[in-house]
Amino acid sequence: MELGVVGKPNVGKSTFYRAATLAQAEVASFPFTTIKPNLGVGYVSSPCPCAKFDLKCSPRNSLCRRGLRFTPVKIVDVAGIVPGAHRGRGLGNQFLDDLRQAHVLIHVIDVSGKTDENGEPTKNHDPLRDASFLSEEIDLWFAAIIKRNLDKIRNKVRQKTGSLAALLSEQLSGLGVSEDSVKASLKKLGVEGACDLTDQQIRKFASLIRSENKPIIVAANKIDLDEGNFKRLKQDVDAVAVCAEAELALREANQANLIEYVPGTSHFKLLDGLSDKQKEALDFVEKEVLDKHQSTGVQKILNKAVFQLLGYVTVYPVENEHKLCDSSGAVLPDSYLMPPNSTVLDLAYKIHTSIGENFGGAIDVASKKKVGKDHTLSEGDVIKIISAK
Ligand SMILES: Nc1nc2c(ncn2[C@@H]2O[C@H](COP(=O)(O)OP(=O)(O)O)[C@@H](O)[C@H]2O)c(=O)[nH]1
Ligand SMILES: [Mg+2]
Repeated sequence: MELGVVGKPNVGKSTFYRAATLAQAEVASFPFTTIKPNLGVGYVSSPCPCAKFDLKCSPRNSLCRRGLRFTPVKIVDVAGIVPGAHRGRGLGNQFLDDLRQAHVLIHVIDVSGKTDENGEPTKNHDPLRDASFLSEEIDLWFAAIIKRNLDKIRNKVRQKTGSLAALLSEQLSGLGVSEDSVKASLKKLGVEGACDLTDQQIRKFASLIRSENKPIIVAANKIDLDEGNFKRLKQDVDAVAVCAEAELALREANQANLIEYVPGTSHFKLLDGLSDKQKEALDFVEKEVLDKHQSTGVQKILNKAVFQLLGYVTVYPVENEHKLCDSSGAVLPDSYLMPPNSTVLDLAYKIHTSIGENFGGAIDVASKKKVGKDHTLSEGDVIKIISAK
């Protein structure tokens, strides 16, 4: 699972990225928080079943803090993009390379309106204009990629040496687009049997493919400087109020043992050793961000991207359905993020190919019922996979 942080220059992408990837503690399977300079590990959070089952858990691939399970996801700090980038303005190719693997895009905008459309400081830019430019820009990128080899594709379809869907998905495979998704979009447009597409059909097709493969959620950042834009923005767009700088400050203070703070929550506890200046800064965060918006919005938007936009669920495989532990006694050791409509068989394969191949049923631990391979997983499921051997 990879999330891309995208937007104009100077809106706070890197601050958001740094805040989101500042680990609370290192997790065994992700020993380094930074994989590449702009690719790091962050977490999405959901209620840990340890509370429901009244157990003390011992997470291995994830973290549990105050009953919230934090499951790792990759986050990429994408190069800045400005309107017109698909025509070669600005860092276009770097941008596209960075977002290839992303499943979902977090579009950071400066809701205060103090960054103009090219990312330069200004006084009165309307951030509502930014909310729409990015999807248009990426849609145009997708359209340009499709057009690049359209002559070849057209000939192959005419000579019946390939289907339109297969050839188009080949063209888009570098962007993580599957043939199924291409087929579904061609069908929606009513052109699945065609051997050619008009310019307008390509635009529409690109848009459908983009919204399915790289859905976008808007982070209205610098909410601490907002003077009413967020309220207007919310009328059009399902945006989340964010103060990336506050989240970064809270996580850094937590890491330095100056406060106790669980990402996504609305409170923190002051510990000893804070200077007056630090106290003042934290007081500002509490009054201007947490009290007004219930959180800094960073954790909220990561969770919303993965659980709402993508519809993923968190599931917990265990080997012992009575003690909810693995063979070494670790309770609820692992959490897995699974795409919507995943089955227990999908989970078995995700754990290990051999577990999938030897699948002999599963137990839904909460209901204590045996379930078959097609049983669909729900958020928070604790599952024991039974081996046929
Ligand atoms: N007031 C305020 N400033 C912020 C916030 N997030 C980032 N900034 C500032 O915005 C500027 C640009 O941030 P940066 O993360 O480098 O932006 P990027 O170019 O989009 O990666 C820096 O001066 C940050 O300190 C925020 O939530 N509130
Ligand atoms: Mg940056």
